[in-house]
Amino acid sequence: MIKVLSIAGSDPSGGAGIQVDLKVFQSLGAFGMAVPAALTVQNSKGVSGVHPVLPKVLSQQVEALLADIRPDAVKTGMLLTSDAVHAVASAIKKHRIKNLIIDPVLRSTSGKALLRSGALSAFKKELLPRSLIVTPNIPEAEFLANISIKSDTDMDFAAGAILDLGASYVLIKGGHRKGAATDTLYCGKTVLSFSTPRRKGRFHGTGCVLSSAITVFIGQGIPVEKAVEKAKQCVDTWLKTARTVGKGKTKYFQF
Ligand code: PXL
Repeated sequence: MIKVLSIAGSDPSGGAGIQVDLKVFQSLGAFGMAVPAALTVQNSKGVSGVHPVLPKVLSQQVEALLADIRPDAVKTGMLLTSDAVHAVASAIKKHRIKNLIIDPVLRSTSGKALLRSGALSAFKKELLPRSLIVTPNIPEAEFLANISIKSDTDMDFAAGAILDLGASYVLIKGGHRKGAATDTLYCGKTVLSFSTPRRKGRFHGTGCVLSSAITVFIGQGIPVEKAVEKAKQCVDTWLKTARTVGKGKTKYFQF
């Protein structure tokens, strides 16, 4: 049995955050666990509030779990505060978690900050260096690398800067660009591209779903390159059956 843990925000509407992470874990046959690091107030129309979980309670949840169960892989998503970043980074360090997948969630589609600006330096210094793979979209890569991405050369440069922060692999997701959805995986000198057709519509939680699928495959012992390829294929399959839920226009994944 493969055991995987998500430490991320709660999306009560079930489309992103720990709720969708658990759905992905379940549908790929893993034993899923989840610790909420922050709470959002949201429905299918967007995020209207964000609230941290008490840092002490976050630490206690993670510690209670890791003292008992050793996950095969751990992912982080929305963390919101520098306190949450400290709490998660110190638990990852203490328990020597090697299979750490970081989805560097910065803001919601509707524009709410899901990592406060004051938490960015702790995120870069304490958490990123512990990751096996970090999965930014283009705006997140721009922010982490502190450069603007307008060309493929800029993207290579940003990836290099993010690897320099200490991640072993960086997957830059091209969904925000035009044309096919091409994601690019960098590790030192090697670069691999993965393309799937662009699907019609706007989707909620795509980044969470992709990073959760990667987490399961890494937990299964699959090498990063293959884990990313398989996860990307899963997301493309699941995009085909996504549909709206409630009054909002973005589509939610159905498993
Ligand atoms: O998709 C980014 C994201 C991640 N995590 C949580 C979210 C969102 C977007 O709304 O609510 C909890």
